[in-house]
Amino acid sequence: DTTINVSEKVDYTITGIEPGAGISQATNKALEEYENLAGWEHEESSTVAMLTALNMAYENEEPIVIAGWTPHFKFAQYDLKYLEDPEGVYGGEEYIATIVREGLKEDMPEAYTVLERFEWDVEDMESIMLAGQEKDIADAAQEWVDENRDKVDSWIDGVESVDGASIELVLTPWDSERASTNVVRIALEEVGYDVELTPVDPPVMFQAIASGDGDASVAPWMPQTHGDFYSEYEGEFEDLGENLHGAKIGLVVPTYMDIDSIEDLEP
Ligand code: PBE
Repeated sequence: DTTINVSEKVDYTITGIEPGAGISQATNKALEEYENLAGWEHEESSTVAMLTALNMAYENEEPIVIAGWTPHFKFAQYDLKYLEDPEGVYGGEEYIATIVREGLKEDMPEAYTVLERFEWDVEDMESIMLAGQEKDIADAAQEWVDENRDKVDSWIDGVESVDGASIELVLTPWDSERASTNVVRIALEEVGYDVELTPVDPPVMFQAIASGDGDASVAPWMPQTHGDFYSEYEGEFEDLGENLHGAKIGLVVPTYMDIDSIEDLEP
């Protein structure tokens, strides 16, 4: 039975990322919910370590089970598939939301308008993430802005210039959010803002916007990935809706692996 080999070969281990990630929380939940995963381990480390392990396994056509997500360039670099998740632990299609602190609309109507208008596609975000492999992600974001003037203009058109007012954008420490937040930073700078970026773990992001320490975030993954953190502070911030749809999280394997579902992993 090849699936036994696969599970043995990966040492009954899911290669995860940073412990603070929403996807890590979901993976811990998966280990509880799926009886076949009872003896499995969730090895948390970092996104870089996960990508290195994925690259090594892929080069040798060896099995590996990772905590994975979309948008991410790994799907362009490798042939990968999400394992079916019949228990629904990882949720379905996700969106990325924009949230702002209470009172931002009154205090900074120009920034509020830009944040309210900001939206783009999976491909946009992935192209910056991919370019960010070779250069600073801030530079990759600037290049994307230069090549996508029409989109950026549609967010800032008619917005009155401000004279160096400070605004703080809170983000989580992944390339997807470095990409989006840098693009929004550039758009806000074009309007005249002085923009500060503050990377924090997901729960702290909601806390920062709820307390007003931070002004806005374009980084919440909803409804599942950050849903618990969101609920904890719901009503204490303003939700401006989705800025990207078609996101996803789950357990991911190379397509050369002969399994389709989380339930195919052997106890
Ligand atoms: N991620 C990328 C993050 C959010 C963005 C899916 C790794 C997480 O909290 O799981």
